[in-house]
Amino acid sequence: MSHRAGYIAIVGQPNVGKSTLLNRMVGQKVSITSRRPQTTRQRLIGIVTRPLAQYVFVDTPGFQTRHGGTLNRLMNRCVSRSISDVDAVLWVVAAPRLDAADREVQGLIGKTVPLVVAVNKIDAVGNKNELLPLLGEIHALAEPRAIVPVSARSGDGVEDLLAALRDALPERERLYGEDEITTASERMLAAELVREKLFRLLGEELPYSATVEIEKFELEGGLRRIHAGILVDKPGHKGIVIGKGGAKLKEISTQARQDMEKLFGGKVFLEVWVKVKSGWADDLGILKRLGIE
Ligand SMILES: Nc1nc2c(ncn2[C@@H]2O[C@H](COP(=O)(O)OP(=O)(O)OP(=O)(O)O)[C@@H](O)[C@H]2O)c(=O)[nH]1
Ligand SMILES: [Mg+2]
Repeated sequence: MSHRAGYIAIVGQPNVGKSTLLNRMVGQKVSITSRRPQTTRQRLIGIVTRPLAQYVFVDTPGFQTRHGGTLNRLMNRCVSRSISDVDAVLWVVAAPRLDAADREVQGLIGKTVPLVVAVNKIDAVGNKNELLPLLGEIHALAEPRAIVPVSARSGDGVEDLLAALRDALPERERLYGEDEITTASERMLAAELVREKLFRLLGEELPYSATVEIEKFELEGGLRRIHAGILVDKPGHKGIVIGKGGAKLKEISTQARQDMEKLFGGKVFLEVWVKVKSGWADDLGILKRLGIE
């Protein structure tokens, strides 16, 4: 069999498990995930290398049509661009049924790029026969190359998904080294891991506008010394992030550090501050600096 390789955009509405699925395929947390919709804010590359194929996945923000605003506009543009220059699209939907937002995403993908559909979260479906109408509907609507039921959480079906995606890729040599799992810098990954803990540990209390900036990233032998600033909109939000006696902030920084050590494969010294910065979500200057354009 010949070697295949190519770019695959992972698209779908918010919260269907796109990033969880990417991490499951890569075998490392390269993309952050949480229960809240719109966790992913910018494109992120995750690479899977197998003897006969290399998959270069482009994780994207959930396509979102309900809210206006600069951040959402930029995130949607990022998804559209991702679809236009890839070899295949992986459309992710969550079992057990499609809703209006899923159908809207399908309309945006169109039928020009080879399409594979992952029906995710099948671990939450008791009787697998319940999936049959969904599979039929997807088939009629999108005419994909393949529809693969998966659970990003348990790993069920993920090898079948990779096999189906291989068929959708062109014959081509590897595009990246076999050890590479992402093109994102450690600096960006560090910021994202802190943001993940904010999303996970603060839940609904956390305003969407909170973000993270890495102020210092130094490598001393095997030790990474990282200073991260959490930017919030209002003084009131600062207290929420810090928590009683600093407990929340401590938890955020401990969990982020543990994930960084796992991902970077070395010891990390992490300090996290909280700062008030108003109106950043509509400030194009800051968005540019954070790499969201
Ligand atoms: N039960 C179940 N939950 C899952 C599965 N995959 C993801 N989830 C959960 O779904 C939620 C959203 O997962 P994400 O991977 O962040 O979803 P996403 O599509 O990347 O979301 P955005 O980046 O916000 O668009 C998280 O709470 C995940 O734990 C799955 O296979 N089964
Ligand atoms: Mg995501």
